[in-house]
Amino acid sequence: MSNNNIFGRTLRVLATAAALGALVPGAVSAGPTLDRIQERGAIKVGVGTTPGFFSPGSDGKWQGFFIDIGRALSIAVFGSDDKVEFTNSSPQQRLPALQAGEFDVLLSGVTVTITRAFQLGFHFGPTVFYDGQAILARKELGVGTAAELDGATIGVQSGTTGELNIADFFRSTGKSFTPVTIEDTSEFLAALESGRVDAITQDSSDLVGKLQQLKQPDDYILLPERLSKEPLAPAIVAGDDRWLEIVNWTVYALIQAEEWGITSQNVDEFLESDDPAIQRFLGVDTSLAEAIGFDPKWAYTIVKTVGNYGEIYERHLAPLGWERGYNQLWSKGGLLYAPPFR
Ligand SMILES: N[C@@H](CCC(=O)N[C@@H](CS)C(=O)NCC(=O)O)C(=O)O
Repeated sequence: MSNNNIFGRTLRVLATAAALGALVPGAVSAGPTLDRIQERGAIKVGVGTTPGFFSPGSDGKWQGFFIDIGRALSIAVFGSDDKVEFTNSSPQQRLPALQAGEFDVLLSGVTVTITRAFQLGFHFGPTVFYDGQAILARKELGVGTAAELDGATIGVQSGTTGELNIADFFRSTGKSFTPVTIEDTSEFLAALESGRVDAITQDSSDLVGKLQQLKQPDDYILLPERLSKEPLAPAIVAGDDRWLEIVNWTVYALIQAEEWGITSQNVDEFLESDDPAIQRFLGVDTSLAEAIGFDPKWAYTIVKTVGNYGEIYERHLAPLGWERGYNQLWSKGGLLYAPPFR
């Protein structure tokens, strides 16, 4: 068979790109987002500012749970974890900014909703953190549950699902409240501290993290109710299947590595594994990567550099007291599940 047919050409593209240590997006078919990313040489990611999930470190480098997912994406696309730019954007601004092409993906605690999928035109990768909406109230109110907040003034962040859920909650309980809608995060927190509002409501991930930023954390109580389901997932603009699948399988690689017990520490030992699925996953057997147009070492490099899902969780969220809960592997009673790597 001549080496000039499509198969031969694809193999040569694969070999060249693998030598460069990069994913081989063009080998199957690159979408517009990937084209743009490769031309730019970096992935643009919209993030928030919640400790544990995303925070700029003292060296100016972003750190956190979602940041590590962005680093994993950078490895999937470029073979290294530093071809990614993180930019803070308010919950109000970030979906329009994504739609306008200012970001390639949001890793900012965006909740998957049917309106965002159908009416607003976004696609979502796998849920990476199962969350729920909570309320943080001033202790001096003396309340222990959300239902006791009848007549309270509650701060909500504009553009969030929380803005809508809190109205549903009070409507369903027959109680009243006065919403104070605030876009800016510092102003949102300041409103609670100054007593302008009695309580604020947001994803529990956000409130637990932001509690650390309040001057007197002990003055506030996180009420026990979770008012909603907030499955937080990477968000991209709808209509770019190739980019969506790269996001999907990057997250699945983190989850699958944890399921197999493959960590940043022991991944090299797994290169000796006799398990054909692990050989395909780590690129010891290159057939799968070649078939889909990925650098055979993409998953290996992700795990080696960033760790598996559990390691990321341990590194950033366990120190804040987060237990795994729903964010545990399906095989350990949680909801995290990766489809087969075959
Ligand atoms: N999950 C909600 C809320 C998203 C949200 O507001 N996330 C937090 C981070 S978990 C945030 O960005 N807060 C503003 C900030 O961190 O500056 C939604 O999708 O509407």
